[in-house]
Amino acid sequence: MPGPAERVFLSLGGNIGEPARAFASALTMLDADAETRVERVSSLYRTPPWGKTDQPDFINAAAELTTTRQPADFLDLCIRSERALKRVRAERWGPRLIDLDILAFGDRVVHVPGLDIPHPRMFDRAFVLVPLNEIAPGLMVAGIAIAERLRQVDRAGIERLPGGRNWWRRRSATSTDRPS
Ligand code: A4P
Ligand code: MG
Repeated sequence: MPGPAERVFLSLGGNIGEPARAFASALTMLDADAETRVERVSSLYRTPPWGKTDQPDFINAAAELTTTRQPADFLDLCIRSERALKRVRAERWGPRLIDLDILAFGDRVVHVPGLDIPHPRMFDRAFVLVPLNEIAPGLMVAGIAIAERLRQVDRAGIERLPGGRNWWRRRSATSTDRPS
């Protein structure tokens, strides 16, 4: 018997290939999971690279989902979705087609090998906070107000792309995407 559904926030990022198409496929795969539903997706944003700056601009977005999976099991679903899109893990903070980061999972605090929730670097990153604030402006994560943090970070160079929030329903690679 699955437990109650938890509200999960995801950050999506990528800067090689066609990230928006990869995001759409990943969201379609997550939504196809019997225990998971995509509830809300932000617009797409073009963002300057953070951390390692000598790489192409990123495309970023945020999504709200509900799931009855447990956090480690949900991470596993995310990783399988990334793999199905042929993401290869190379350099840390380096170029990638798609990266799915779990920002928050209900009110849970998780620190196990390979999984930290809330995501430890989310509060310093405008590329995470801008799309997250679009879909959940009143959100508090670990007692921290997202809208308030957003006022304190540098959002220079972040540009919202035209096309609204329904981009992901139109762009998925195939309508039968499933995590492998
Ligand atoms: N992991 C631990 N906690 C989590 C979590 N809450 N959500 C583990 C997801 N994964 C989590 O990830 C390494 C491992 O982190 C996963 O296997 C999982 O077990 P990775 O995606 O292979 O490594 P990474 O992404 O290179 O490292 P990291 O530290 O996750 O990088 P970030 O933080 O994702 O940063 N600039 C812009 N503008 N936009 C971006 O999206 N992204 C990065 C990558 C750098 N600069 C960027 C962007
Ligand atoms: Mg990551």
